[in-house]
Amino acid sequence: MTDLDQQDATGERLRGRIAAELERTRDRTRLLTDAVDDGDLMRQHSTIMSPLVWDLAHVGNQEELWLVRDVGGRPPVRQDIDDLYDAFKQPRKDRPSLPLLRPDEARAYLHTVRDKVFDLLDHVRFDRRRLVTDGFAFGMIVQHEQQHDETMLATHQLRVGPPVLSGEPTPPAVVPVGGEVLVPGGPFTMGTSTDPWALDNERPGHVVDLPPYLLDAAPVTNDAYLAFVDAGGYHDPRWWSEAGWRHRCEVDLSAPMHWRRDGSGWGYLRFGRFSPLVGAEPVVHVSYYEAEAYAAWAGKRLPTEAEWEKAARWDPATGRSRRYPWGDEDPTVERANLGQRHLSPAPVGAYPAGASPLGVHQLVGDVWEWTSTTFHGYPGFAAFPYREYSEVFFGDAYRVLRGGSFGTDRSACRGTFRNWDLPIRRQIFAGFRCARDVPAGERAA
Ligand code: AVJ
Ligand code: FE
Repeated sequence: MTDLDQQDATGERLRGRIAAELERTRDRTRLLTDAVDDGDLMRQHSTIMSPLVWDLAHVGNQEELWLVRDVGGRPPVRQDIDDLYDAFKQPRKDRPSLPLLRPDEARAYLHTVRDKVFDLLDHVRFDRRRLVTDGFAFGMIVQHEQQHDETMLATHQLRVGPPVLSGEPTPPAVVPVGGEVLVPGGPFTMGTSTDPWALDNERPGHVVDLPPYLLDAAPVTNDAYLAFVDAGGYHDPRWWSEAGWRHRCEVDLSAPMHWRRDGSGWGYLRFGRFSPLVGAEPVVHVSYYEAEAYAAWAGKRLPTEAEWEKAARWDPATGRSRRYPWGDEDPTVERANLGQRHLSPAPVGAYPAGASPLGVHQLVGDVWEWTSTTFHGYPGFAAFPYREYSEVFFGDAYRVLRGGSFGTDRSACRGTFRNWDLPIRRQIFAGFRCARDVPAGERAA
């Protein structure tokens, strides 16, 4: 084979992979938006969420902007609607009153855009511009649609009405997991300069040196969190930060979102179905402030973002940072609870094949994990390809979440992937695990 043939073969493989990812992602978008009627698509189910039909057309509009117009250099399909679907021009609360595309118009629009994308995918050269190198722009658009799919899943969770989504039962716990894991001190590589579809905020790779720390082997479970609730944790300002306590009082928090009293115990309302609380599942739908209060009550703290990533990537055998806790291979159903296959987190101990070499479980999948770190660019950060994905959110207002949830697709989740949200938010599928400094006495030994 000549070099040119080799290049063609690589290009063909990449084209095939991109096409499969685009189709797989569109199937999920369709599932989420075909599940409800037009009224439910156009209604705003919460003032912090968009009408589902806005997410739908916005996904198509981003695909048009980046793939049809920029990568393909083709004429616009619907330039007239760009402003309507610009998240920065339209505050969420105003979105339901905009002259949005109706559901059938939005579906037709997505179809038209996708047709053009498949056409240009046949001809595109992957070696001409940085935007398209290794198919990056296509990967970015796949991840964008998947991120909005997770947002739409959160909207479904907020929607009032009979269940319309279904998932497979979660796997049972098969190994006992508990306690803490000691992560030795020393340097590791955080972020990446080489992962082809990594987004700008994951770059560049850089060395971070950490002192040793203890990290919970699993996310905090409903049982553990319930002990905090039962101990009066929501009524004791000692455990809360000043801002956290102020918020807790303002909105009168007393338990995770979607928990309901069930006789003498608790249950939760999940995608329209009520079920008793499962004690061994990671707690979900808690804000950063609640996570922070629980950790203080437990005599611990939240991990920093670097501590989370070292536990998820650092291989003690080689010192190398890998893509996932289990290695560099892609996630599978045995390794992680991702992709909306199940409509809840799975019990702690259900994914031994996904554990890290040090024995940290369920870092990827199940629940996003709050870290104590505010969202900033890494040293040497450069916005690419647009400032509005990450850079405009840098600052101390947001906290970083890591690891992905049961509603996160594998394309939008890896050891370097960074999510962020305001510390008061709990509509996202967020939980946490705790960390602790190694006590001075234990360090010498
Ligand atoms: C990375 C999940 C915080 O949903 O606001 C979607 C992803 N950016 N469209 C968000 C995103 C632009 C973003 N998060
Ligand atoms: Fe978006």
